[in-house]
Amino acid sequence: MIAVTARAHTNIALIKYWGKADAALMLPANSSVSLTLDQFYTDTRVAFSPQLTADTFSLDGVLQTGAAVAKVSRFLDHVRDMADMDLRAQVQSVNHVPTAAGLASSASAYAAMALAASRAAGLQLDHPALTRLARRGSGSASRSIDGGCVIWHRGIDDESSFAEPIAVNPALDLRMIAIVINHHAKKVSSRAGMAETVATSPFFPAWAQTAEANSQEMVAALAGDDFKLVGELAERSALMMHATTLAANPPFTYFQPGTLAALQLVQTMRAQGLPAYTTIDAGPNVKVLTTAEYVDAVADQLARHLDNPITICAPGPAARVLQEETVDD
Ligand code: 2P0
Repeated sequence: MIAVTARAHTNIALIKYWGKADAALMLPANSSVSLTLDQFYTDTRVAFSPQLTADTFSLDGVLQTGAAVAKVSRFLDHVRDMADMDLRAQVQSVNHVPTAAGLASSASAYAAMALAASRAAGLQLDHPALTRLARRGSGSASRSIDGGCVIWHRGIDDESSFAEPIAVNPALDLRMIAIVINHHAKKVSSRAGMAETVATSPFFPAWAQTAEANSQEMVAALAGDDFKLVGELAERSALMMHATTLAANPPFTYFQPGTLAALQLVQTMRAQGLPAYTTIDAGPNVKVLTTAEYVDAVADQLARHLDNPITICAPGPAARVLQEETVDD
């Protein structure tokens, strides 16, 4: 048997995925567009073995139990089905992402696992098939198979719901600054939050329709050289997504006071001439989209006015295999 270690970088959506059309197949209600980041990634090693009687999963060196292992096991079932085999696996992940802090750790986690597990099972999946497999682990993981900017096509079935890279005008030279407002695990997971929104928020149908159109607009904007257009679309998509949760029943929000403080600071910076726009995921942390030309000036202002740690990111690479080892059966 071979053990395969793969690395995948996290991605931040510029047009958000928020809500499923089909939870079993992990089909989203709308297409989404993202930027893969260079600074945050997950390394995952997968080894199938006839000696194992159950799947095992360790995260950052800590052996996991219960629901965490069951989720990985269900994902591996897809790989076993595709490879037509029934071996159990040892899965070891190391996260270079603040886990569950709204920095999309499940995206890099399941993208790395999809690549490592499929190769370890002897599969040579083509690119769309690999993004579809990652999608089964976590929707946003489909977008972490590729580097740079990526679109995840909503699709209407398993075959048509896949991700692919999109052309970005080099003149845009995008950068993203991650601001950690709170590193503690969030109370409402993305999965639970989006399910509640779909079920109870009257804003949801309007969201899904607008987000689908915005994804196509973002693809066009990324091909152009108007950063303002890209930034405005991204900030608006995030705020529209968060508006759906405020209208859910019961209502909820991922915002914390520090989230709004960062948002308002960026709006003030923009009024003073700095091209910077915010995006916020299913957590309190804020990411600031800007360009290479202005990233130092934006980071300087953030450091001056906020006490929160920041990380400056550039577009990151596609998922890749780091190592293949032959191991004893
Ligand atoms: C996104 N998020 O587009 C959106 C914006 C969070 C807010 O994708 O249930 O962990 O595993 O498909 O991918 C987070 O949701 O959810 C997410 P599942 P996932 O990045």
